[in-house]
Amino acid sequence: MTRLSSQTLGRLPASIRRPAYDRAALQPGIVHLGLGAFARAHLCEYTDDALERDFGAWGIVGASLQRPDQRDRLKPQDGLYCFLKRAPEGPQLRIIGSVLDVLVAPEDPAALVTRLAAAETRIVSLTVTEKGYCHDPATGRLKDDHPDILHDLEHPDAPRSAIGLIVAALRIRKREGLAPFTALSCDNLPHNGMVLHGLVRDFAALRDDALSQWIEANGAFPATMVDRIVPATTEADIAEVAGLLGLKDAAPVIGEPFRQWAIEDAFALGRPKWEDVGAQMVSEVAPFEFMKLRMLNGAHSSLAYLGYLAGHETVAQASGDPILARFLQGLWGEIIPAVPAPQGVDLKAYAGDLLSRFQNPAIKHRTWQIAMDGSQKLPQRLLGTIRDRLKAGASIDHLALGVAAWMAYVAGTDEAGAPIDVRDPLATEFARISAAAGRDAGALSQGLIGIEAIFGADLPHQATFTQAVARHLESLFAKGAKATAEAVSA
Ligand code: CS2
Repeated sequence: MTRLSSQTLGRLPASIRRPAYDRAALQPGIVHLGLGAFARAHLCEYTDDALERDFGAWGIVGASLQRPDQRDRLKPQDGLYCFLKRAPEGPQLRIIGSVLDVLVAPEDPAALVTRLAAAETRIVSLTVTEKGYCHDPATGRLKDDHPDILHDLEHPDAPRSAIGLIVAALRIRKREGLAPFTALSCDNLPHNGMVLHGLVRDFAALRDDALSQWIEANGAFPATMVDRIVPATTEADIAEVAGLLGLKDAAPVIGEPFRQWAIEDAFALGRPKWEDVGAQMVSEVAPFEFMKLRMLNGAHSSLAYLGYLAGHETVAQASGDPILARFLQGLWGEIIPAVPAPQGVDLKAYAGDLLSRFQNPAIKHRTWQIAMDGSQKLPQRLLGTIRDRLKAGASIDHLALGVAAWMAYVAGTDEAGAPIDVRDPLATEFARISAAAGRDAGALSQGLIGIEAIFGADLPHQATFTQAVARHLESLFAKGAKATAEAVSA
């Protein structure tokens, strides 16, 4: 089948939306680190929309930090790909044109550093996932013993980590008298702009105080909140898109119609007019971030672990299970009082919208995918809320079950006795603790809560928390996820 490309774009059915600007004239202005499915269904679509309304030098050069797959799929397509929105009323297709090129950091880190340092690069955005920051999730501080950080200290001109790449490029820009680009974290981290700023500043200070001070004085690290449910693309999706386009697209992205982007408007060298296409430029991102990280992502992770253990492959199936749907209501009942609502937002209505999004039968978002990297996600998704609820003397029963379900999951065996493919930077540590504890819920919960990088130094000493988690874990082992969730919500 003929491949989607600049040459074949004109063959598409007229009904399929495509870039409505002169793509041949598009110049790069943004480098995006971590060009995964989410970025291509979110930032890249917003930017396509902004280019259509107000054309400018805001083309995106994507960079993969791990593997060449994305580049190998997109390069033959001149960066073009299909975004298939799966709405309950049926699919909507559009071709996204904002991605001009894709670099592969491990193949040629110097080329990526050069691109980052180039004068025309005015924004460096990131979706490198929580684990891509080489930080301690409990504190947000740089892990200076992280293998990638140790590598980048030894090889400052050929960095592996996003932090190392950014600092290497800023060093060149400072030397050449160029202003720093704006570094725009678009990851699900609390205070993501401030966290990225601290990591970049602290990494620079390990080798070059003057550079660190220059970054401190001149850098721009605005915070953002990003939201769109984007499941991993499957072979079936690729086949379906080819049938709909009449052209082969090796790199389609699948997502829901909903999207949201709250951005702190603090850019050093300008930006696309994203606000003209639905983004919210705000002075304070924190209320949006608390709302989203705690209510959406906290529910997502709890549902992913309980749902997987209950035998549900997707979020739609899990949230469609009456027992787990009732659990979600109880969980949101504990979270909402710990969320300062953004102005004009009704958090109960927001929870109702979340349930509808979760239950979208057209979106096949695997519980296993969301369950990944829980060590990097739990602190901002559940543990911060638990701390606030404990301080207020309020119940944490549903929240504690979310944590207990994570423990049962990372113990590595499902309710049918089959092994669970646990993906997490700390998976080896989990396996060691689980092997020592066996099915002793008290020992297992105590061992996992003792991981300070996740639970900090305080929660292991909060008896209300540790006892609730141990009790739920005991029930999960004895009665299973559904019976335990039913009992909590009774
Ligand atoms: C999900 C998020 O994989 C996960 O951890 O909870 O990717 C979620 O789909 C997005 O944050 C939704 O905006």
